[in-house]
Amino acid sequence: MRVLLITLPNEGEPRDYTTPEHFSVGRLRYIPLGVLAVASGIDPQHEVRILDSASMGLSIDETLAVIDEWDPDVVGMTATIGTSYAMKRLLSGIKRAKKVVGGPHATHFSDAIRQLGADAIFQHDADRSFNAWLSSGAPDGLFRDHVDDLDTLPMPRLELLDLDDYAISDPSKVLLKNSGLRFPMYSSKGCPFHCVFCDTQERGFRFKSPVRVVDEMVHALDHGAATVHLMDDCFNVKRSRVVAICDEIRKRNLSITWSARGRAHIDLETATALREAGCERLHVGVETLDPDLLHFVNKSITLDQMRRFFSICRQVGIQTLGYFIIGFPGETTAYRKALPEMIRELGVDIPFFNILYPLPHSEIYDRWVAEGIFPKDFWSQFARDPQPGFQPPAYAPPDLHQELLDTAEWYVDEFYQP
Ligand code: B12
Ligand code: SF4
Repeated sequence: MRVLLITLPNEGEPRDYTTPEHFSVGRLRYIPLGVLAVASGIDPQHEVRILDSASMGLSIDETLAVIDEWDPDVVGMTATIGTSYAMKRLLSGIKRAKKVVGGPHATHFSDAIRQLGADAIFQHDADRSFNAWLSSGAPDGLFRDHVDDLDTLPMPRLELLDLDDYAISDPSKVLLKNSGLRFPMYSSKGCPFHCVFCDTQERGFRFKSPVRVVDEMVHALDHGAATVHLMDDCFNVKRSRVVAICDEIRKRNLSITWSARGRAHIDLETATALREAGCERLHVGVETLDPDLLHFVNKSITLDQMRRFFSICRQVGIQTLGYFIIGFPGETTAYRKALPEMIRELGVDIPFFNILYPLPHSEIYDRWVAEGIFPKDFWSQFARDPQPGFQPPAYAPPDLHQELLDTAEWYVDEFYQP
């Protein structure tokens, strides 16, 4: 069979007030790990291609034109709530091929996606189940899988992508000022914490062995990676695992620089091991520096632990990127004014600001729908009939909403003036 796996165009995304333009990933192209994982599990008798419409900036019509031209038997797309309008248009615009949807949106809203015209929907892992589905004649329906041992998955078939497309040519245009191929991979899936704003796809914590993680790093280096970024939900949930990965890197004398997404909790020994193993930066969610709000967010971390994290990272020479959210209920204007100074005191190298944006299936969204703060479950309605440029209702009154937008821009000016 001829199989085309695509990321969806960003055209028609909901209006996202959450992230100031400065941090927009618009200029960055991310190797699409989800469809790459699915493609890597497909038997060689099938012909597979990947079309990364999101990274390449293709419109919906341009994507449909590529699909028409190649005329595959199956089109598989990865969907989030953000790309559901593009998904709807493709589901109605694809003429001959079987239409398949996977990704976080498929896990949450399978009925709506079915109504919009998908033939088959895959929830959670599809590294193996998609290939099994092809082999069984590509039947219609809902499929669900969970891979227990991530080490048994095949290496990503990077030859399916033109990796030059993902290299950063002008470091001055990107937040992290790196150049070349910044290679994403994941070493674990899931996060056991319960932050109220987060749509964690998995509450458990599955992880690859240190040997497998480092094998994948080597695979990335062999394909020209300048640096590797571990896009885990929470890389450092288990201290012993982190240290074992560092030991494996050092044992192999691997010359690599890498970074990871995790939580702001570390001890000196682990941080030293990370630095010695080439880890140059950690991205962590701080969210708020107000202790009461930290409790509200359910971050399962204290301010003291965070202070220690940033001080230790400074000490060992690991750069830090801290994610902050403003707009939690009860947050004061005085706190928002004081925040830049508090961030400087904390020693965060790269602060990244967002405005609270209740995602579907996040605890805060469900709570606010139940409490009537949102008069209706607008995300479910949107999922059933996604409209272009949908504006999710703001939970804050208009003057506060405007203040949050202005404050986020002020932070960008404070920290990122040319
Ligand atoms: C990497 C990433 C990104 C990258 C995407 C890069 C890329 N092209 O892949 C970037 C930085 C661009 C990004 C942006 C955003 N992201 Co993001 N991102 C992630 C992250 C951290 C990892 C995803 C990943 O690659 N995982 C590794 C792969 C191997 O796993 P996977 O994607 O789950 O794929 C498996 C299955 O889902 C399935 N599958 C996936 N695709 C397909 C397709 C087919 C055909 C089939 C059969 C199966 C299938 O099989 C795969 C293998 O098992 C997730 C968190 C998470 N854990 O999912 C958030 C996450 C997906 N992002 C999220 C959000 C909210 C956003 C933004 C809106 C943030 C923002 N405000 O800008 C934007 C919007 C993007 C958009 N237009 O949709 C939410 C989505 C919530 C939702 N319900 O839709 C998540 C879940 C984070 C969270 N915890 O809240 N993101
Ligand atoms: S924000 Fe990070 S720590 Fe919190 S639940 Fe989500 S992935 Fe886990």
